Amino acid sequence: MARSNEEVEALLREYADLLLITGGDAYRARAYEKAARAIGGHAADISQFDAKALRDIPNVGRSIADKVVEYLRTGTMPAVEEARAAIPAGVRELTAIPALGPKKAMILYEELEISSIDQLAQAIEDHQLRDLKGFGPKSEENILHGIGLMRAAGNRIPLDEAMDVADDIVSALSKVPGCRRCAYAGSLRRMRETVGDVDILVAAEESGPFMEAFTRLPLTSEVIAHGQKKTSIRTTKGLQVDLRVLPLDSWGAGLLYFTGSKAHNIRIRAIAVRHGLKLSEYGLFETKSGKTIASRSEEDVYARLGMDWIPPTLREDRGEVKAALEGQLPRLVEESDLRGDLHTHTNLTDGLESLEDMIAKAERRGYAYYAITDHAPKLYMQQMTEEKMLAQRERVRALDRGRRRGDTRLLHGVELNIDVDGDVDWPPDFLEDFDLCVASVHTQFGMDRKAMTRRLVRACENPHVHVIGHPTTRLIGKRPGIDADLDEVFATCARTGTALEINAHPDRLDLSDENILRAKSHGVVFALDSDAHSTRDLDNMRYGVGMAQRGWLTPDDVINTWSLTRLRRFLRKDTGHQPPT
Ligand code: DGT
Ligand code: CA
Ligand code: CA
Ligand code: ZN
Repeated sequence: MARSNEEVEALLREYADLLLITGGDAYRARAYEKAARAIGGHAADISQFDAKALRDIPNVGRSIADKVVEYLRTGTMPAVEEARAAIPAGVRELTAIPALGPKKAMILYEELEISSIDQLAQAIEDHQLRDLKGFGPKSEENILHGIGLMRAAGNRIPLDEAMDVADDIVSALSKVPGCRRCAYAGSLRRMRETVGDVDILVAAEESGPFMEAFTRLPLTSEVIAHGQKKTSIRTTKGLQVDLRVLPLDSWGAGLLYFTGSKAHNIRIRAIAVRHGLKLSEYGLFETKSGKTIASRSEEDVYARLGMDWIPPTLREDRGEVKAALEGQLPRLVEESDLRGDLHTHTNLTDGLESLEDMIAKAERRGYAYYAITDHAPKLYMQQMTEEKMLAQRERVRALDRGRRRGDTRLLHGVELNIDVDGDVDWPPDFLEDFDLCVASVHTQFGMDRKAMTRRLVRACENPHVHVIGHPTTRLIGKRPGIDADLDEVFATCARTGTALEINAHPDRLDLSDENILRAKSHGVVFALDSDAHSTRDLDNMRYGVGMAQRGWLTPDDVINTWSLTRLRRFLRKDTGHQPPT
């Protein structure tokens, strides 16, 4: 995606944070944040935009547009540089801790001269924070928890960031003369929710030109190791990337080995040994003679071990090897199986783009149906009302009536808020006229387990709630999931015919792979949704598909792969939800 948009988004966000740290106007900081989001999510590349074109983007005013133009022209934004200079780097690092935030970070710096995460952890241990104004024992606990989350995430990178880097590198190296194959492997190919480092493989006779090109990529900021077989770099954003060049003959074996996981590799190596064979990144060999049995393609290697080819998303040693030996691998859901998206927003609430633009993009994605599910009134900042919702419905219905055969059909839905008691925004007679209701937890994430379980169970029991949105509400690396008895929630979903969402936004990926597996064992069905707030977000579906595959889901498990007729039958929840087979 357009790099300028991303860079400007990051800068404006940073500026908003800096404003808050220095005690600046919160309203002004919010304006910068909104503009950051709008530019980051803007469909067109802004690198050639002038101030006027920038001001046409929603939430971008004159002063912000001017700053962005200056940045695009000179490569720096003086306002940000000045703000940065006024604040120690360590304090900015503190603001990244969930539960702390800019204002409190500045207090810690001014009162206790804390300017690093280690110093902060020490201060908490010494109980220095509880006597500060605005802090207390509970906030010490919360901050410590936030530090823990951040450290647990380690230096792992969100899936989408790693994917963007990998796509760039693969496309650059594929153009180097002599390239026979180029692909990414490792945890990224397995679509893990976060990625430690990116592993790239090239098949070619000579490695030199690839290593050279790799170290000279625009995104390379540091060369960690430079060799003939393997070169490692760090990108400008701090992500490590390993490149390995192998002969075309061992492509399959190399791809298999470097895709992992390690546990999967160990499992299949043991099978090789039982066959009197040896498996390495170079190939499958006869142990005694050293003769090559297979190496050119993954399919060959698996086949010679008596297995079906195993999709990378399953290679976690969770029973896939046994299933492959028995010919029992599931037919995994793929992006092309999806016939629609059931959770999306427009600029009627916090989406960035209009109903028409979102629908046009859905059309381009080839969807048979598309649900618009803007926020409901209890999320106050969205300023939703019954009137606005009904007016939107009229527009959706009118647009839908104008559809031709083969066009995307439109469903009018809503994303309801599950309150602490498990109730939602509107009474049954109002909910009844939506085609689809997603219900999500957006507030009070800290309720105790028993109350939280009850809250979700009650929402599932609501005959008008069809899908539970981002069920655990986690934000990867930032906010833990809610504490609830998920087995009880999953069982309730199965009993009531409520689908659980797999939210494809890379910050959420909620449910996670492990929770999907658990939910599936209860007999739950799933909605694989983008939760898009911009046309670009609709393409995040690939990450949700990755999670669904990691959870062993087939098309039949995912309600938005179904025909519209079957889906509509499912949505008549109260009158018998049993999906036909
Ligand atoms: P990451 O980078 O932490 O997200 O996870 P991976 O799975 O990408 O791990 P990485 O980058 O250390 O190595 C890539 C693959 O190479 C890994 O999935 C399996 C393979 N591999 C690496 N080291 C070993 C090893 O010691 N034994 C075996 N069997 N395979 C290994
Ligand atoms: Ca890796
Ligand atoms: Ca690696
Ligand atoms: Zn949403």
